[in-house]
Amino acid sequence: MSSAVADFGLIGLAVMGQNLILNINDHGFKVCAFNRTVAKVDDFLENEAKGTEVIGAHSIIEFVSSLKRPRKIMLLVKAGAAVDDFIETLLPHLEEGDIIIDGGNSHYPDTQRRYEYLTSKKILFVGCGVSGGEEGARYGPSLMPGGNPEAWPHLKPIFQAIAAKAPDGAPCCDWVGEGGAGHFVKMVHNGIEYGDMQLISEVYHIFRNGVGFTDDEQSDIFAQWNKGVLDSFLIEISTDILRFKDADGQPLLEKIRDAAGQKGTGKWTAIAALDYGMPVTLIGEAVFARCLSSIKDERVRASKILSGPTNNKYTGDKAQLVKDLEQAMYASKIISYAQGFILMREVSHQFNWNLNYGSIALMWRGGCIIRSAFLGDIKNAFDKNKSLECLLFDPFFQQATTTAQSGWRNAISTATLIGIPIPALSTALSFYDGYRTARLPANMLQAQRDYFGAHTYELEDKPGNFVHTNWTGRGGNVHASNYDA
Ligand code: 2AM
Repeated sequence: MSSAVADFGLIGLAVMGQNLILNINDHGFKVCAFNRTVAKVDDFLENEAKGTEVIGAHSIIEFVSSLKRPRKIMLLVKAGAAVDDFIETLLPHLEEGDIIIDGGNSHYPDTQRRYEYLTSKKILFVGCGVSGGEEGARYGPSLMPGGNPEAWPHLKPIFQAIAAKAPDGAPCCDWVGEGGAGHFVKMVHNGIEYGDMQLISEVYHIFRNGVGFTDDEQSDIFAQWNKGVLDSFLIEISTDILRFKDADGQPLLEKIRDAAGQKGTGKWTAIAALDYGMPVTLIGEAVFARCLSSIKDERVRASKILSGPTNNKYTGDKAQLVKDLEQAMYASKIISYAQGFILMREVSHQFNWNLNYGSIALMWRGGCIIRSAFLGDIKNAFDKNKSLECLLFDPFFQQATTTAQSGWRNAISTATLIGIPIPALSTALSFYDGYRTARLPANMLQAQRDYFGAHTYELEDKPGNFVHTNWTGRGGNVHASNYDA
């Protein structure tokens, strides 16, 4: 092939790559496909892509020369070395202003590094979070592109055409921000997904073990909740899961071993929160809850010797508890998203990414696992105030947490009294109570640190002025470098 005919090039013909190509083709753009194992190109053209406008290349040179300029090349290959290898392979054949998009599951520091490297080579690099799985890739993913903003006008018509659409028709794709922002935002999305899933699991635990609702009864409650403030994909699928029967007519859910797996993106979010000193407690608890679940054998041994409260059943008004838990889940979700957004705010600030918060909420409204009606309210909050410090400062969410508060506290007391673990629900309330406290007991921490380690402290009326006290009257001058805490 000698002429540049293709609008878009895609490397990586696993299912995600194939489906994205077919999606782009459906929207009237000509795509050229390439893959490390070249045989897969012909295989794809003869099968899944048969009868479409998709073309294939059998070498990098053929691939690159098939693309119209500026070339738009998406990599959908295994995260890690494969991305760097393809970048190196492509570089000698590209020209200034060509665009490389990494649509894989790269960790954001790698994306930031590649962005800086390719900027130095005058190639426009974009790290794009792709959410929605194989089905999303084929019929409408949520796309979170970030990197070099000069690339965006060239990508926008294609990306917004193929992306999922929110219920009001808006595409679930917009420019996220600079550098590694796209993959960072995708990672936070996955962390929030861990949190939402954990909240639903805790409510299920209370319903099943504390109240004694059957799975069908719970499915009815979730179906009802899905018509209100909790309207979301995860509540919808949980409704189906609770209803699903195995071949013997029993709920399949109850036969599934309670040991959760994880692929690491929740953990990455929690690590980023620790690295940047941001209290993203709900995602952290959601990751640890999976860790606790996975030491199943140890828990089974502990369950035989450790006692809980004598009364482990809820004996109050069931309808009231259902209402309280709906409020508790809603308020906890608000906290979790508020935490996710303050993490994004902090990291964006550190890297100068200029994150576009309203658009992020919009991108998550369709096509991805955390899609929900609630994200429309978050979008509205950022539309009203682009530099909103925290969701909890928005009047809508301030009112929502105030309204939810008594049910939230009741639900948490109930679960605590009957001994059902609620790490996510309860950390959300602790965060809320801490966040709304002007004076926390950290003065005690500072005094202790100064007492044993001479780490110094500030006085309330002289912030910025660090002083040390000789608390015991003994010893000489202790220096902060002697001890660390
Ligand atoms: P393959 O078909 O040649 O294995 C998902 O695994 C995609 O990433 C596939 O297209 C796969 O190519 C590609 N891939 C995985 N590891 C790779 C590597 N080290 N170099 C290039 N492509 C790789």
